[in-house]
Amino acid sequence: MALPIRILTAVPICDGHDSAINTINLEFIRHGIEVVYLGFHRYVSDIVRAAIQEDVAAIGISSYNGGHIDFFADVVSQLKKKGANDIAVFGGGGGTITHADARQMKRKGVDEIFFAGTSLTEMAEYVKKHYGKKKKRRMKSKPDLVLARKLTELEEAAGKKAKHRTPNSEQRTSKVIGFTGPGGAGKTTLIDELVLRFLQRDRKTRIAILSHDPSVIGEGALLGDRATMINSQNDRVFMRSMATRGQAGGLSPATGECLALLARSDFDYVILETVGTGQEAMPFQDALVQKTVLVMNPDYGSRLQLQKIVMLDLADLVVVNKSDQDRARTAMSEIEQRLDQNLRRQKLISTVAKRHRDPGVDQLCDWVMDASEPSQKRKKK
Ligand code: B12
Ligand SMILES: Nc1nc2c(ncn2[C@@H]2O[C@H](COP(=O)(O)OP(=O)(O)OP(=O)(O)O)[C@@H](O)[C@H]2O)c(=O)[nH]1
Ligand SMILES: [Mg+2]
Repeated sequence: MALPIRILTAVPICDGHDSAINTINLEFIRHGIEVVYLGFHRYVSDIVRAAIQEDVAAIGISSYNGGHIDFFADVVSQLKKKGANDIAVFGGGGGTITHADARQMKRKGVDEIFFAGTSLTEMAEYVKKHYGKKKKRRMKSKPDLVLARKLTELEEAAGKKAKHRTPNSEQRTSKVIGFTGPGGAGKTTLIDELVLRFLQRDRKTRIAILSHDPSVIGEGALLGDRATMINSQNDRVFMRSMATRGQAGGLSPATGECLALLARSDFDYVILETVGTGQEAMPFQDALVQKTVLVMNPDYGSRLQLQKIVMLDLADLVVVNKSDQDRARTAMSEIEQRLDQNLRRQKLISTVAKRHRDPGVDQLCDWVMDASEPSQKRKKK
């Protein structure tokens, strides 16, 4: 089956007009499109970097704040500079973008502007008609472009193959850490804070993030983890959002192969985030994942619920995030007792990921950095 059309959507500055992009994202998903949503207050460079890494066919921008002529044109020109002029730029801004503005924007390379009154279906059909074709080969390919395209090829191949080759852990040159846990526990926020620390502690550190959100085979998906990322919008971070495409358990059919590629692609750390998982999930069967982290909310229910969470037996480290919440102390002591029963010396940390310089996240960072060395030393350039 052909891969769904992938586009990236973003809002430059959000002055309160956010319902348009939310409505449009949903409509695209309903039409089978995979939407990587970058969120708002985004710079041109962040949008362009994300579009390249995500290997999308087009960038859709919603702009209600003025400055659209220059902003859209800048996106087009930076894409061109980066050798990615096959990525189209389109969008709208209701009554704030006039027909005259749109003509100017098109002269500067913008593909299409939609005005107030256009039906949502018409826009989704436009995307399907114009951005669903096979992409042109890129001639002057730069590293991010090449890696992004290879990941797409692996996703394509995984859709066709019945059985996959198990990637060889000997090929790993990075530390690979897996994060899992229930929806909204704070996995992405925590990873973003961890990335900040990696970037600050070593000026050369490079990080890859492979992030998952759920989707049904042949249908669209909202890949929204990037919208929570602030520190990871950085040239030393390569992030890819994947849809599970019908696979249960928190990862995608192509995760193993994509992870293997990233783990041998000159990154110091490769971080894997699963979709928000349930009690039965044990997503990290892959030999490539060296250490596993379970991120929990303090409000999981009672002790009885703790008995049912399979990952509590398997994780190397358990994080109780949102420790600013009332129930956090009780959660820490209940989970500590639960882990003691496992007799596996699993580590337990309490964090407030949304707070800057949180000492719990510092502890997590130390633990990841101390985690056993990868099987082969990474070749420094
Ligand atoms: C709803 C609305 C609001 C809501 C926003 C709610 C929210 N959470 O988003 C509220 C009430 C908060 C609001 C506030 C304001 N608003 Co207002 N608002 C609107 C209104 C009526 C609709 C916008 C909307 O979301 N429509 C739904 C979307 C889906 O439709 P659309 O906007 O027509 O967009 C079409 C296309 O452009 C396209 N499109 C849009 N984005 C994208 C992105 C992609 C990727 C694609 C493919 C297509 C696409 O999709 C639609 C197809 O039909 C517009 C009028 C208009 N049409 O622009 C004014 C409008 C944008 N607002 C305006 C103003 C002035 C304001 C305020 C400054 C008012 C004030 N004085 O306080 C404040 C500023 C916000 C703030 N700081 O709080 C002006 C802007 C004028 C200008 N030229 O800059 C407008 C144009 C109204 C007007 N005619 O005066 N607003
Ligand atoms: N109160 C509080 N909120 C937090 C904390 N960390 C994250 N959040 C908020 O929790 C919400 C979910 O955070 P995410 O990082 O997106 O959670 P996630 O586990 O990645 O979510 P999914 O990927 O959808 O499963 C966001 O609104 C965060 O701001 C925290 O320590 N305390
Ligand atoms: Mg997340």
